[in-house]
This record gives sequence, structure tokens and C-alpha cells, in this order.
Amino acid sequence: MRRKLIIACLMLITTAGLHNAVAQEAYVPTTSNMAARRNFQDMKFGLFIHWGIYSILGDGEWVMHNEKIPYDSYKRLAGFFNPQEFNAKEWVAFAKKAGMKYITITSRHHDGFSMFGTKLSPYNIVDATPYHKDPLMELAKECEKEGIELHFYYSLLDWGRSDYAFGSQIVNGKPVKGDWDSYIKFMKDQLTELITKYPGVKGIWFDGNWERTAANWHYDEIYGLIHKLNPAILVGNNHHLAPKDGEDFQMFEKDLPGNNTTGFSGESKIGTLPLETCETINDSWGFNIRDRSFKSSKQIIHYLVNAAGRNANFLLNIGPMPNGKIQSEFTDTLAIVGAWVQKNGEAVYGTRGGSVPPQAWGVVTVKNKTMYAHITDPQAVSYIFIPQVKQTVTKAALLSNGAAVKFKQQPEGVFIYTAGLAMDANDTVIKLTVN
Ligand code: FHN
Repeated sequence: MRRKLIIACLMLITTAGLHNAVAQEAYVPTTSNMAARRNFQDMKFGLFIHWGIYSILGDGEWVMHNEKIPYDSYKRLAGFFNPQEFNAKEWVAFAKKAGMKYITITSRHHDGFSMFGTKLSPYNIVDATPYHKDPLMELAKECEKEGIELHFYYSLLDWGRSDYAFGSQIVNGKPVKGDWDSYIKFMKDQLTELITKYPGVKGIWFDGNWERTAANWHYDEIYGLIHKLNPAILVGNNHHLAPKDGEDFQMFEKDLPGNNTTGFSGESKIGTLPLETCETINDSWGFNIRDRSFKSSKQIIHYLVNAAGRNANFLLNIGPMPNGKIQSEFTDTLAIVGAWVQKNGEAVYGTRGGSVPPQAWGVVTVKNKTMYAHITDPQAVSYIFIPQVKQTVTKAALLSNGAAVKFKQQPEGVFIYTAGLAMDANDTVIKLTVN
């Protein structure tokens, strides 16, 4: 009997040891995940959408917090949210026309309101609004039909739920108030809904870690669950830190990788994962009725090209209005961007950047045996110099009209002579064939 007991104990210890070893094993992405990462990098341009009940107030997605609106008062907005003019077809067509290949939309932001039909909280668009419909389902179906990838933004931070207990002190990885285990379970259950109910979801974009840096977010369980439900789903987290185990892409907020003008990216060391950078079309994420700091089509094209040259995707944000429409300033500007991308997309989609560091005149993207020099800042010189070109350049031509461009290759790089060339006001692309 005693011997049996000792053997049972030994077995338990060994199993626990094995279990620990498994739990600590580093994440190994599947083949399907690696293919999804490559596809993600090929897409290059995405539409970010911040949309929620806050749009009614026309003051951005932080309005509840910034204006110190009590949660119970803020919640009343749900009763007025009735976006009768929302049309998934129009949104997807708008993204496609702009040359975007994927959409990342807020499924739940920091206000805790679920913009999808969830069974896990009555505070959602189907149950708590007179609209009673699920726009994310409509969007998912339309995206799938139109070949646009859909990713869901998901806030880790929640200003209203009692189990999250916003403002609570964190001790031993948990808020002192609230019920952390219940909150983690709630998120896991909602993520399961998002991944299993909505067709064709390809990515989850987390945000809000920065509010509770000392908390144990149980990412091993959360990321593990997502990859168990669908190994190809790309997980990213806007924690403003170096990538963590289990993540599939790294994002930067309002800064190109390597820059830190906003102060968010001080600790965002660039890792080896696919990169994405997000920026707003004006100065706001959620609809802001007073914000008229619209970026020009040229600024947006430059952002896209500069991201591509740094090997990153560009996720451009808009905040739709409470009626479900996208304001004309955005549609007009993005139609111009789309026309440019239509002509020059070859030098953006499917390319990789980073083999040549950014130059004062612009950046370089590469696809197979072709290099694209993007001259976004022509300056007052009659040539540009591309350093570190190891392959032999056999031909140089303007992408826009195929006209031959003079060049000279030296051991330290290639000189491209631009005098007399038909320059593009946004970005003059010189196509170099290399072998
Ligand atoms: O607080 C959010 C903000 O509302 C918005 O969602 C952006 C998007 O990158 N992320 C947070 C700030 O880091």
C-alpha cells in the first residue's frame, strides 16, 4: 500500500514537471500561421475603424473618460445608438477603392460596449440599442465576399465592468478590487465568440495592456486559446513593448517603426515579426465632429510608402459617424489615394522593405528581382543615390510610363539621374531590375 502511494506521488511530481515544461515552451507558429503572416505583409494597406456608441457625442472614443461622464450615464448612449445608414457593402467598397486589403475594426473599446452580438454581456449593439442588428456580422460576410481580410480590435482595458475594477491597485498581478479571474474568463469567452461565430476572421488586435502593466494578463492562455481555435489567426498587441511570446505581428502607434515622436514607442524594440503602423486620418480615432485636421492624400501616400520602405503595413484609421456613414472628407481623400495606389500598387503590394535604410529622398521596396526607389522628397538635386545595392542593376525605368532612366552602379551603391524625368507630386517610382 505504502509502495503504491510512493509510486503515485512520484508519478504526480513527474506529470507536474512535464506540464510545467510544456507550459513554458515557446510558441511555435504553424505553417498556416506563417503563410498568414506572409499574406499579411503582402497586403500592406489596411483600414482601421474605431466605431462605437461614443460617436453620438462626436468627441472621440475617450469621451467618457475625458469628460468624466459617470458610467451609468454614459451607458444611456446605447439607447440612442441607431445607425440606420450603416451599410457594410459601402464600407467594404470604400476600403477597396482606397486600395486597402484588410479592415481592423473595434469589436469592443475601453468603454466596454460590445459592437457585436455577444451572449456574455447585455451591453452590446444587438441587445442594448434600438438598432438590434450586428454590424460586425454584416461586415464579416461582406469582407469574405469581397476578398477583404477582417481583423478585430479588442480592448483589454474596460472602464466599466466591476470585475475589471478600473482604477484598482494591482498586487501580485491582480487588481485588489474586482474579480480578475472572472474578467479573464469573460475576455476568453468573448474572443471565442468572435473567432468561431464570425466568418473569415484573420486577426486579433489587442489594446490597453499599457493601463495595467503590472497585471498578469494570462496571455499564455488567451493567445493559446486563439491559436487553438484557429492557428492561422494573427495575434498582435499594442502594448508598446517588444513582442511577447505568442504574438504574430508587432504594431506601432502613430509612428513609423524606429521613430518615437509620440512617446509610445520608447520600449517598442523592433522584433522579427511582421510590422504594422497605425495612424489617424485626422487627429482622432473615434468620430470627432470638431476635428478638421485632415491629412492630405499626399501625406497618406507618403505614410504608406514610408511604412512599406520600413517593411511595415500601414493601417489608416477612420471614425465613422453615429448614423453609420463615413464623412465625405475621408471618402474624397481616400479616393485620391486609391487612384494613386491603382497606378503604383506594384511598388507597394507584396514588397518588402528594410534592405536599404530610409534615405533623405525616400525609401526602397523590393519584390523578387525588382527594386523600387520611391522618391517622395525630390530635393533640389538631379540624382539620387541608393546605398548598399549588392545585386547588379540591369535596367532602370520610371514606373509611371516605362521611360528609361539613366543610372550608374558603383561598389558602394547606385546613382539614379532624375534630371528631365516626369516627376510625380506624390512619389516618383523608379523601377530597377536586378540580377
Ligand atoms: O486608447 C487607445 C486609443 O483609443 C486607440 O484605440 C489607439 C489605437 O492605437 N490605442 C489606444 C492608445 O494606445
